[in-house]
Amino acid sequence: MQVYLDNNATTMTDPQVVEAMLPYFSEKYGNPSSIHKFGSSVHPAIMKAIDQVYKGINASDNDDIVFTSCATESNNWVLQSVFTDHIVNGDKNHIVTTEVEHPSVLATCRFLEEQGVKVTYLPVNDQGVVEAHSVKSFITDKTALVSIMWASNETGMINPIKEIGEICKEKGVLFHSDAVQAVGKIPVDLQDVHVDFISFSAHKFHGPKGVGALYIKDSQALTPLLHGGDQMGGRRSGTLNVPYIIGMGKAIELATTNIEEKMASIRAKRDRLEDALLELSDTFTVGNRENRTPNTILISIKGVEGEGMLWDLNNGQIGASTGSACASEDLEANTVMLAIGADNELAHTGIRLSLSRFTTDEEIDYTIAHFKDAVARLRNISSSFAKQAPTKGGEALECDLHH
Ligand code: C6P
Repeated sequence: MQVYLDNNATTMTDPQVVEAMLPYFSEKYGNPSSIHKFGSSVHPAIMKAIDQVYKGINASDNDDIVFTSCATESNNWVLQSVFTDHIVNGDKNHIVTTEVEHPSVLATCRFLEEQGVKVTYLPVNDQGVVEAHSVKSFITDKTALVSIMWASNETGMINPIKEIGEICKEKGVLFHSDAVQAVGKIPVDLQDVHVDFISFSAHKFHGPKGVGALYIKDSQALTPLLHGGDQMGGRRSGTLNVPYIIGMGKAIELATTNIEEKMASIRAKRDRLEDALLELSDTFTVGNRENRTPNTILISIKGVEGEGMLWDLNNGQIGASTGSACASEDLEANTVMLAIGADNELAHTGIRLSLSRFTTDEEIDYTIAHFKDAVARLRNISSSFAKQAPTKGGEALECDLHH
């Protein structure tokens, strides 16, 4: 059996999505900007995809959704263009974000700091969540933008986006949310939540890799990142990636139709897995389940180094991760675990397990059995663990983290 439990890194493209995309490679391959029938014949499919994406996040007709190459591009675009529009060409000089954003936000913020921007990196609480009142207390009349992720890729913890949106609206500050781990996993209703920009990416909800989007409330001005042939109304130049845009439309439709039912089914499997793993001594999971995306577990197993555990799981044909896929080669401690108060040793023990709607009960059974054996094997050879008497399963550890 092979079990893929790294769906926060990327997901399998749904075969229905592949089917929708296929005609647009070798049959209907025209450039949508061309006026001949090869070009114009793809318009209806593009329009349908745009409609599917609007519905998927409940955007209004006044809003704009611009397709990009990925969420990294969408995040760069917002941050760099707010810098141009409101800091270089305006009277602001400050951005508020968090310590636990994805590198596509954090690295861009660091780049902007080198250009003279002041950036506040808010901490998270022991649940891995940003507290809305702390956002409020750091906004000044020089703040151009607040950028806070909707849900964490590492822990699955969901931030109080609605409350933060209200604060930003009241203070007259632009609000961006990296919603990569929220769209298609939990309801994202932009009529209910005030947010100026959200970034999202198709490959996180069973669409293809290489296509993302930026939602822009009320189609407000934002200097383009890519200048060129004026595609997408001049907002993002470059020939439209027709098959991928169509794939993104189909994928968001499939992911968001009856989302509550899909969430309940994934959550039941996730909870069964989590309960079983917490039976092991000296284990804990980060963040309470009710406020977590229903597919995610970040579990720490005392005395078991994350990389060793991944290696053992991989030998058992189980794909998991120690955190972000893009940070998985550096062997550093998990930065989100450090941010919530874990010490360095503990922050090396995190394993992220992320399910999808394609995860089966048999796969969960297999994972539970293999995982428990792997922990026993690795603890046997762990000298630091051998020196300590184990406590009972699922107990919170000294750094005051809660399961
Ligand atoms: N996170 C993970 O293993 P792209 O790759 O550009 O489509 O998405 C980037 C991105 C941005 N924001 C968040 C919250 C994300 O989770 C990701 C992708 C993967 O966690 C790969 S590093």
